[in-house]
Amino acid sequence: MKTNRRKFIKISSVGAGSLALAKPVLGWLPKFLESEGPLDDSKAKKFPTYCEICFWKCAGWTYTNDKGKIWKIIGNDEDLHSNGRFCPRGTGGVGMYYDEDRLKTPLIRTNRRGKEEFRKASWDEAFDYIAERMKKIANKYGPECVALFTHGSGGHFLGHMLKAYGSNNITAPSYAQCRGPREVAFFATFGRGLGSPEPTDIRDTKCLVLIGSHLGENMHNGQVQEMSDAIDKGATIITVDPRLSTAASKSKYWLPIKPATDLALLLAWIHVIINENLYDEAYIKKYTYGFEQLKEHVKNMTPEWAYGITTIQPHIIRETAREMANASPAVIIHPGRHVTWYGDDTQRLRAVAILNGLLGSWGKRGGFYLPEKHHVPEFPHPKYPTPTKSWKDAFPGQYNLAAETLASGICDATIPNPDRSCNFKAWIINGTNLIETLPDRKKTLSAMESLELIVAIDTMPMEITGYADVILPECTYLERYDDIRVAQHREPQIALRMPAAEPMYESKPDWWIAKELGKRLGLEDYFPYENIEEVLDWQLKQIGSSLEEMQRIGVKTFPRQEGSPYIADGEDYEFNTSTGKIELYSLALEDEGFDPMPVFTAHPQPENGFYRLIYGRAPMHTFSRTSNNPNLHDLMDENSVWINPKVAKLWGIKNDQYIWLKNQDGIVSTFAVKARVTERIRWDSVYIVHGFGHANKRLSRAFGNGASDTQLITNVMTDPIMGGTGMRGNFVTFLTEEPSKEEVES
Ligand SMILES: Nc1nc2c(c(=O)[nH]1)N[C@H]1C(S)=C(S)[C@@H](COP(=O)(O)OP(=O)(O)OC[C@H]3O[C@@H](n4cnc5c(=O)[nH]c(N)nc54)[C@H](O)[C@@H]3O)O[C@H]1N2
Ligand SMILES: Nc1nc2c(c(=O)[nH]1)N[C@H]1C(S)=C(S)[C@@H](COP(=O)(O)OP(=O)(O)OC[C@H]3O[C@@H](n4cnc5c(=O)[nH]c(N)nc54)[C@H](O)[C@@H]3O)O[C@H]1N2
Ligand code: SF4
Ligand SMILES: [Mo]
Repeated sequence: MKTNRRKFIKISSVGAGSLALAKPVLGWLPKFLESEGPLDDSKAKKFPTYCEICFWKCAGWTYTNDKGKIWKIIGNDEDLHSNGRFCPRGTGGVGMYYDEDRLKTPLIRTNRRGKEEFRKASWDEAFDYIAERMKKIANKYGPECVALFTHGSGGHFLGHMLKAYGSNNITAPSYAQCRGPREVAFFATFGRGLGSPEPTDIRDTKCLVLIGSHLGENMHNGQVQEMSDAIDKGATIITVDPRLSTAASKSKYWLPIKPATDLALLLAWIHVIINENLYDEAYIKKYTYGFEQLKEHVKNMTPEWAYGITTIQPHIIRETAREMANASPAVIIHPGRHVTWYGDDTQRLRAVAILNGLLGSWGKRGGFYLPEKHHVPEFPHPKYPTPTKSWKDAFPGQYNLAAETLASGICDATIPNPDRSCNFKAWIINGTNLIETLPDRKKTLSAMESLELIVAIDTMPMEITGYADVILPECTYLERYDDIRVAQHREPQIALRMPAAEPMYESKPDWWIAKELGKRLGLEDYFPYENIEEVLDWQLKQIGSSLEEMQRIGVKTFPRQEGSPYIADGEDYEFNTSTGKIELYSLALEDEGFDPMPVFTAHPQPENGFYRLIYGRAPMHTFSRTSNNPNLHDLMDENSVWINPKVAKLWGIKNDQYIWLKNQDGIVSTFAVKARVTERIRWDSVYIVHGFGHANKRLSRAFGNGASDTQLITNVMTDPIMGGTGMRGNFVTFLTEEPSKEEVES
């Protein structure tokens, strides 16, 4: 479908850009700030920070008012991730600090797990409780049987503590539940993964292809801003999405694909580019490996073949392929970020990488730039003990191409199995709400049942804290120092986070929690410093800066050491693959026994009366972490389920009517969710925003609002190559009457 270009440009100049250029979100203010009237700017103070509301990590300034109260957060103009502009979530981060539901003291469980009964404890008592059990576990099973799940900045300090204790089993959900498949696919093709921020050179692109990547709702700041600029400069946007996403509504082409069939479209595009000779022969010869095999492989994968699978018309497939080729090499087939969809995700992303390889966009202006990050040395510490067991022992011969630990893998390896020398006995969970984050909740709960110790470190009472034996309250990012932000970009840049206020209540930062727990475990040699300022100052001095300088400037940019971020035309360039070339035919995959070139396989489709459950982001929320944030809750307080009007009519469902969803395994959503009847979604799918339907009553604003997608994701399609958890193979039907309690709990 071709969308209206003129209308689209009009939207773009005030659209995506204005989303990124957020005004301070002051919809909600704590009472004392409301009554204080305007702030006396001359008495305001500013403290550098980088945002923790999502993992784009924009650097900015936290302002305090004349009373020393945290007032607002704005972007740092020098910051490459934000260009000085925060997204609505980042600006609304103040609400995380003022949220009255925050965890206030350490808590120790008094009833069975999940019952949510806790008593207040002192930090000493909580640390003693944890250390005693960790020592017992180390003696009885080995320290490797303790795992750390962590998502966020404090993970560095806790990871150090765990490695000193003797375990390397450290994991984040941002790999096997998020970007893992694309890292493996791009590594196999170009010898380099993508990392964060993705090195997409969107600002100079002539053609951006988004395959389920919903920039504009996915508010990854720099990308959204660059996309808006690229649109204004006349770039062609092609969006492939079963839903008319914000990005699709601003695109020249919207391809409303049948879900789960993208690989067929990608192969047909490759077919057109090869068969119509739309590639640069000299480039292919010099830089790629396996072109002839690829040509043979896609020989029959015509647009007509793909039409039958994807429902995208052949002439549209041809036209869009030509658009890409015309823009080449300033073209980006965007790799996406959350790509664990259908279990063959590494292969789908391989097709994306191959297409980029054929079009010569790697290392090219307007394609992918070669990012660089600055090396910041670690504070000296004794050598870590060498672990003798790893999570991988549970999967002999499997997932060899996975470069990071799988969160779902640790979960699986926790479920007792006599064949394993180490089933996990303790989880330390920092900044990840595993109950809402890992698919197949039954499995997560069953794994946790067999644990001897669960520690949750969080800022909020969440689903996961309800299952902990001990809860430790971390202070928010606005009240703490953290690890230095060392991120890749066009130029290497670092950023400092420092507190703008003392931690509220009895909350403490992760660096302190790691050090104090380390001491109780007899690991004080690994923490030879009084406070974090000492560590940061030492690290910064090693690279020619200092804590004092960074407190003043917040971010610092360094000159590149690795030459240009672009590969010059005709330059001799060796890729980090076994052939030194872009591997259109992957030897690494072949060696592991997988298809060296992607093969399309059909995925199950919903039965009559069922619809595919797809999910994504809303611009003003991040996962489940912001739904109780007073500022952001004001902007969106519940999710809704998008249903095509044809389907709604069939079911007699009206717009705004509350309904319940029931999945293919009979799981019914605990809470009702509002119907949004809209042409913007295909008839065979329904869509909800992830992160709602909170079941923890301590979340006074978010409890019971909307439906949780995770609850309904019981079918997981595991990627055989790297173990990613494909989550979009679930189908739901509608209940228009309130289900009985038994039905909900079945
Ligand atoms: N069903 C479903 N599952 C998904 C996804 C999906 O779209 N749908 N998305 C997947 C993706 S892409 C990702 S990256 C993951 C994200 O997974 P998570 O990172 O687990 O996401 P959140 O739900 O935001 O959980 C974050 C937790 O950290 C806490 N927290 C916030 N700030 C701090 C802090 O400063 N310190 C500490 N200690 N805790 C803090 C929050 O209160 C919350 O409990 O989820 C994956 N899982
Ligand atoms: N506001 C906000 N922004 C965020 C986040 C957040 O929580 N809030 N989280 C960040 C994180 S960690 C991540 S990983 C990213 C994730 O964001 P992205 O990587 O951009 O997107 P996905 O979550 O993979 O996909 C969501 C889109 O895929 C479409 N879709 C569903 N099924 C299919 C299909 O079969 N084929 C195609 N082509 N499309 C399909 C959906 O309709 C939806 O528009 O967002 C990041 N940005
Ligand atoms: S994109 Fe928004 S939420 Fe994410 S780090 Fe930047 S300002 Fe914060
Ligand atoms: Mo993610």
